[in-house]
Amino acid sequence: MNILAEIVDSLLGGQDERVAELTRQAIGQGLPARQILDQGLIAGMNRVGELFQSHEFYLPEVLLAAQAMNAGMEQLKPLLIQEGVPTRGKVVLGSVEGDLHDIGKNLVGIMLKGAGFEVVDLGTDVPPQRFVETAREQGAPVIGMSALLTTTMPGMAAVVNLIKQQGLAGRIKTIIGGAPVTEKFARQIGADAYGYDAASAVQRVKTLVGAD
Ligand code: B1M
Repeated sequence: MNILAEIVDSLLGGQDERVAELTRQAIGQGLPARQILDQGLIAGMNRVGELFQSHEFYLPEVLLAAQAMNAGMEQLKPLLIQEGVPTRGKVVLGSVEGDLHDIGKNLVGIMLKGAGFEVVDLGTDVPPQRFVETAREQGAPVIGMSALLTTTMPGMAAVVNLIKQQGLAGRIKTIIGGAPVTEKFARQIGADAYGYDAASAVQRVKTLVGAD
C-alpha cells in the first residue's frame, strides 16, 4: 500500500498519531504538501462522508476521523504557510451560524495565510452580525464564510443582506464556500465570490482585493 493510501486508511480508523506520523513520512519522502492533502487527508474525509451517508459510520467515528485529519493538517501547516510574505489585507473568516464544521474553513484560513493575508478567524457558529461587526472594526475588506449543512446556508445570505442594509456593499466583499455551496447559490444570494476549494478561495480573494 502506498503512503497516501495508508493515510486514508489510518484516517478512517481515527488514528490521529498514526496519521500525523504518516504525514511526516510522506513529507520526508518529498511528496508535495498539496498532494498529501488532496490524495491523503481530503480523500480520507471524503470517504468518511460516504460511509456516514451509507450509515456504515456514526458520529463518534466521524469525530475521530476529523481529529485525525486535524493531526495531519498540523504537520502540513508549516509547508502551506510561507513565512514572511507581506500582508495583502485582512479576511474575516468563519463557519456560519449553526454550523460546527471547521476543517474546510481552517484549510481555507491556512492557505490564505500562506498567500499573505491576515486572517481573523471567528471559529464556528458565527452569527451574521458578528461577521459584519468584526469586518467593520478590523477594517477587513473581505468576509469569508463556510457552510457544510444545507440548513445553515441561509446564514450566508443573512450576512450579504446585512452588509447591504448597513450601506457597506462594495466596501466589504463576501466569499462563500463549503461542500453544499455552489457558484449558482453564490450568485442567487449576491455574494461577491464562490470558492470551490481552498486554493480557488485564495485566487478569488486575491481578485476581490485587486491583488491578482
Ligand atoms: Co457532519 N455532515 N454533521 N460532521 N460531516 C456532513 C457535512 C454531511 C454531508 C455528511 C453526510 O451526511 N454525508 C452531512 C450534511 C448533510 C447536508 O446538510 N446536506 C452532515 C451532517 C448531517 C452532520 C450533523 C447534522 C450530524 C448529526 O448530528 N446528526 C452534525 C451537524 C453539526 C453542526 O454543524 N451543527 C454533523 C457533525 C459533524 C462532526 C462534528 C462529527 C464532524 C465535524 C468536525 C469538524 O469540522 N471539526 C463532521 C464531519 C467531519 C463531516 C464530513 C464527514 C466531512 C466534512 C469535512 O471536514 N470534509 C461531511 C461529509 C462530507 O463533506 N463529505 C459531513 C473535509 C474538508 C476539507 O472539506 O469542509 O468540504 P470541506 O471544505 C472544502 C471545500 O468545501 C472548500 O474548501 C475546503 C477544502 O477543499 N471550502 C471553502 C470550505 N469552506 C470554504 C470557504 C470558502 C471557500 C471554500 O470561502 C470562504
